[in-house]
Amino acid sequence: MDVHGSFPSESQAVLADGAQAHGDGSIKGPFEGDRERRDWLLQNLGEALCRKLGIYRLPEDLLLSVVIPCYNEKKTIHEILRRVRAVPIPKEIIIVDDCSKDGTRDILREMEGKSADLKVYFHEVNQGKGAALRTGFQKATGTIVVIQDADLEYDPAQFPQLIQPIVDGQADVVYGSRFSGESHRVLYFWHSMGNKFLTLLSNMFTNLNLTDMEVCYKVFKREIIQNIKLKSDRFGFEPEVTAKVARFMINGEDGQPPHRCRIYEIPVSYHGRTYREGKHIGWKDGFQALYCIVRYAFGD
Ligand SMILES: Nc1nc2c(ncn2[C@@H]2O[C@H](COP(=O)(O)OP(=O)(O)O)[C@@H](O)[C@H]2O)c(=O)[nH]1
Ligand SMILES: [Mg+2]
Repeated sequence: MDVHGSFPSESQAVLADGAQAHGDGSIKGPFEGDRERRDWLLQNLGEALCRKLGIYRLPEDLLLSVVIPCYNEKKTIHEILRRVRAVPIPKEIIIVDDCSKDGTRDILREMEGKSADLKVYFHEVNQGKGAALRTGFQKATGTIVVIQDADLEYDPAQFPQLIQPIVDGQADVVYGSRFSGESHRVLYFWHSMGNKFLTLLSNMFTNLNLTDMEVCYKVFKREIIQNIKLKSDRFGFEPEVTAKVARFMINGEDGQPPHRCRIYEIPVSYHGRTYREGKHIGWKDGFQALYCIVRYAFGD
């Protein structure tokens, strides 16, 4: 398998604040048909500053698969979809409902088949976030796959920055990090300690220097995530995928030997919710994560 191929450097689309992604995957907005203006910005602000603003050239053929695991999220599902759609990147949105009981399913059935950019899958039994993600990954057809939780804790406006190291040909996998500089809601101390401890332990086994192994925002070249066999049904997904990404070997190009994934980390903002506001993950999942770190450390 070859997951190396670099993206073409010249392209049609520039990401810009205020541009709108439409149902057919096209981008319409202030820069539509206005290459001159885009080029003016790039020329006058410079590529470096434009990149920070999320303005850069996308490859013509780039399609982002946004996989959204969803369980009892009727309060946020409309808004998260709106925010995802507002990101000016051609994309397919894959929602996997994991047998919600709160009416989310009815909302999704309403939306199903109404727009070309949205695919919805339904689990008949609740299995967990990991299982929902497995279903979503199988269905993905894009160049790059990003995980988006269905709550509003993570902001899709950060997709351009998150996919950038892959688009630039520097990375195969990108993790967000809530602990490296961006704004975040101040919440549970022991919860964050737990996260840091799990990241530390995972790093000890994988020899990676991640700062946030449990983060939702994980971005993969599609071939990579579709070639990793995942087993964890619930939140054990995070340590499992991290261990398996760390071991994953990519065929070298032009007779070069296989090499490990190149992983980047990008700071992401985090608007954590409380348990009253609907958070699902709990201390039992922490123990499960602990078990998965050790279980997947050496194989499986
Ligand atoms: N498929 C599935 N998704 C779940 C389940 N529990 C949570 N999720 C989804 O997984 C994502 C993360 O859940 P959340 O409670 O926010 O966990 P946290 O943000 O990692 O602490 C959300 O999109 C949930 O809807 C579950 O049992 N099944
Ligand atoms: Mg969440």
